[in-house]
Amino acid sequence: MNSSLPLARRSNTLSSSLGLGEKLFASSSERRFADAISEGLDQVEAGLLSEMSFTDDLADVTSRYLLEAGGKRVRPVLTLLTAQLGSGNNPDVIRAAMAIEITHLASLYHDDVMDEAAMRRGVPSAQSVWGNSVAILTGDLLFARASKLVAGMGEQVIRLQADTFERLCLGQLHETIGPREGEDAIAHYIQVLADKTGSLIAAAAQVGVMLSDAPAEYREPVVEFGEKIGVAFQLIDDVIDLSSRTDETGKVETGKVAGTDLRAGVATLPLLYLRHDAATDADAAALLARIERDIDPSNDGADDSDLTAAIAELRDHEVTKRTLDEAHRWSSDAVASLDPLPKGPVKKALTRFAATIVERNN
Ligand code: GRG
Repeated sequence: MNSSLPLARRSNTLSSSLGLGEKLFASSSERRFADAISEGLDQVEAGLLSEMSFTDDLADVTSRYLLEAGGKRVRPVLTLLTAQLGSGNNPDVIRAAMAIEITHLASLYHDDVMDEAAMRRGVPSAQSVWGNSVAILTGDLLFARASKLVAGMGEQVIRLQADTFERLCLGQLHETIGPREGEDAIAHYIQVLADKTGSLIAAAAQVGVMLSDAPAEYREPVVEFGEKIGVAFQLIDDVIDLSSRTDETGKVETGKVAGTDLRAGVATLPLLYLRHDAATDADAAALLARIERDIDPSNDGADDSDLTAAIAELRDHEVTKRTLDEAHRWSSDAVASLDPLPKGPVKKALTRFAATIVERNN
């Protein structure tokens, strides 16, 4: 995101990048709805800048570093969308959308330390600029700020934030330790995705309903939508990971070579499918052996060109197509969860949002 853009333009760029552009909303009532999202995003953006300032001069810089670097604001957009099922934007809805984005940001600081990620939101990760301790503490400071924001919103919202935080941590923990003996590796992986990504997206959707006094029967459908679209989102990431990421000029972004997750030892769904198939398919077993040999950290002499070639083969392999199909299935199921919602712009936008998630390629 270009932070030099005026807020209104930035929000509009965001809305269209999430599939909520002009063409989707043709009638005047739909345009009012789109304007409410756009105006809400401006308020969230301005609120984030002021809530994420610290009197400590180092914290003041490190805490807004990733905020100002970019990001799609997927979660605040969801809160604003579901709030339109009730009374629309109000100060609590805006504050909750901010708290959710700040929690997301906090988790990114910690995640990059754990993954030793070089880049985040197109800039060097915080720990590669300031070191692990400063990055971890910045995440903690942001989590404290998010907690302060929800402190006045009542027990239900405070509990939702705590439960979500717990799931984020458990998802990350389970990803770190991997499946336990006898546990199905694929089911374990999907649960990790639901916990580390679906939970916060679902919470974002849920607070919009809760704080706009929308009918309570809409809560469950939007939670289910958020959980499922979160899994779809991560499965698409697994597919995207197999291609190098390029910037606007077509140059490969630093730290975004093909197979970044695989190289870091993350067992994404294409690799899990390959492991499963390797038991009965010799070609799958041979490809798996090449990948596992070359990503083995003890194999210092690994030939990177062979790993690059093996990753390209994995990208073109049937297991990657299956991962893509699985992502589409989660996205369709997410949309099916919206059945109880009334016909109208919110349902239309959420449906479009789900399609955008699975159509994205970066
Ligand atoms: C301190 C809150 C906190 C949590 C600690 C590290 C951790 C526990 C959990 C990890 C959660 C995590 C980082 C999950 C990945 C979520 C994800 C899909 C990130 C990318 O989201 P996008 O694409 O990113 O929405 P942008 O940059 O667009 O916001």
